[in-house]
Amino acid sequence: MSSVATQAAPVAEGVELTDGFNLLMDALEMNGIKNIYGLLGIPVTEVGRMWQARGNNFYSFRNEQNAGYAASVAGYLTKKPGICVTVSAPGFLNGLTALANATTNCFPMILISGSSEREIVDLMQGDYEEMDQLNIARPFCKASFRVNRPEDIGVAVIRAVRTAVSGRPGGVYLDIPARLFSTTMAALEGEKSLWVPVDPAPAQIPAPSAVKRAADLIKGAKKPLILFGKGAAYAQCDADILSFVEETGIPFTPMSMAKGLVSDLHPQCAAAARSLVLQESDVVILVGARLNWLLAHGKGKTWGSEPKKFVQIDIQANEIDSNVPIAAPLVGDVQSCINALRAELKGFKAPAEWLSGVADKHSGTRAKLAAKLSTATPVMNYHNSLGAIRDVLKNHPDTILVNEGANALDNARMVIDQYLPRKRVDTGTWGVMGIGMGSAAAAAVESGKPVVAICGDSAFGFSGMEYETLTRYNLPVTVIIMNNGGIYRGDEASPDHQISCMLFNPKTRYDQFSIALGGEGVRVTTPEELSKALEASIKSGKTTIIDAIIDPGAGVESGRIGNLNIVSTIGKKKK
Ligand code: ADP
Ligand code: TZD
Ligand code: MG
Repeated sequence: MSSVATQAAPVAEGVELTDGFNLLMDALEMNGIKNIYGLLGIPVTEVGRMWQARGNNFYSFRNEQNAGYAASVAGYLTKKPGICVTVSAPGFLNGLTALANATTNCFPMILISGSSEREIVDLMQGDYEEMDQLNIARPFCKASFRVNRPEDIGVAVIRAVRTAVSGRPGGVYLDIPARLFSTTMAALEGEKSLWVPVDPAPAQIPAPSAVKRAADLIKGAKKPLILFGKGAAYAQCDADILSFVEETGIPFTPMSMAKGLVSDLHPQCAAAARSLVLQESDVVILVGARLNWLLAHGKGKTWGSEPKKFVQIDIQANEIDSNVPIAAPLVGDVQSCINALRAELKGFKAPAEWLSGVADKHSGTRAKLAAKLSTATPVMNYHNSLGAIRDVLKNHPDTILVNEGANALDNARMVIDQYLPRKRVDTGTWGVMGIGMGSAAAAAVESGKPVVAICGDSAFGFSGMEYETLTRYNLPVTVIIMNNGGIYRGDEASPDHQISCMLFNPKTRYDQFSIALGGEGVRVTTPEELSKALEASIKSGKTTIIDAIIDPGAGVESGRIGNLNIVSTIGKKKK
């Protein structure tokens, strides 16, 4: 790294100058960015100071991975790229995990990392934190750009923004060699190199023939089903989506993060009749949802024996036919596609007996679940603890729920209703642990609303130190740790002379951890205590950990995806 300031081109004496730092910030501001998430050090420290001095917000994290998760969630919630700034090599690599996760989840995010000078990296001469970041980032994101001249910073930021938000959203890497930050040029010339991009995420209109094909298929359906994914939630066309559902009378079921896009209490919600509708439907309308592992790749017993035809709405043309044949692809943005379909389907209503059968199954399953939620047990289990949380959150429908863990995730998704769009952020497409604290930070910052994070004790550990970031910024986040003392369960027998590889220290006091880091902390052992503590923490707006003691024997291996777990058919061999 070189700290010597250079000048891009000779400038006459007395001419006002700008530099890479200022141009980068001007460009970000012109692209509508206000919040940056990151972790500072050589060579980007000044980015944070100068960004704050301009009246913007810099959220400083304890590990770049969490700053990156925050940026990606900011991107998901706002439809603008979330920005994460890191130092070189190790900081960049920490951030890269989050960038890859953003790309996998179709969240727009830009990772900006300082880097060593090309001439040293390219000859592998061993610079401070040297790494060929530009190339390493490539397979993990939509595009990887490097900017070498101050006059190119504006265009680089615009290319990064357009790439992140247009088409299928995703991650972009922007590499800024250290020296460029301090390289100067004439301020007037610098100003001319910046512009505000027109329509960075243009609507993508589906072809009329594709709309007609899809509408014809739907009109002929006896048992149609709408399946919403997080792409539909991301699209922010909530009113159009609701009209589509209500005009057609088709039952719908949401993927995890699409819960609440149309309220879980809507009479057409079939979430609790998921198995039935997946198996028995004849035409499935996928709206911003991929037929990946979360939907059993569109085949097998999950989907039953009823022959199935798919309509798939997606902005990414090559998502179509990724797993099974798609009878009616509808390539375009969700809003354009939904509204085109609505126009073509005017007057159409799904058969009422199908909807009423689905509704019966849905309410029957919910009634059975409700009984479990209010059943007292000597030690709290996932059902009665989450039942208590559900009842509190019912009175705070605009709370954003962040959720990670295995049993802590799967049961919360099932038990806790969502009433409004984009109020659930979870482990996403990869099922990644550690998104908790970064996501909670961004959810609080971007929405200005209270956040409740329900985390398994293992999941929390991945980003636990970031809790200090939450208390430092005084964010209204309640973290409920489902403390069962381990991964999946806390009662696994330990082998001789060792502690089971699935267990944590049972003496761990997450409530005291919170107090040590400047927050509020309370330990609860009953659903009543949990309700009271949660209600109080949401009302107070204070950053709080509720350490909820859960029966160590309550969980199951791998939560609800135990079917994906691999076990030895031979079993344990002792040395
Ligand atoms: P889920 O996990 O909820 O099933 P996925 O992440 O698998 O959702 O799928 C989201 C899909 O939504 C992706 O295929 C992506 O291309 C698509 N998508 C994202 N934004 C839009 C949009 N505005 N319009 C149409 N499709 C979109
Ligand atoms: N590492 C990462 C980054 N993501 C993962 N998903 C895992 C490891 C594996 N894993 C799961 O899939 S769930 C889980 C791990 C470690 C933790 C489950 O334990 P928990 O939740 O305490 O968070 P429950 O309530 O005890 O099941
Ligand atoms: Mg656990």
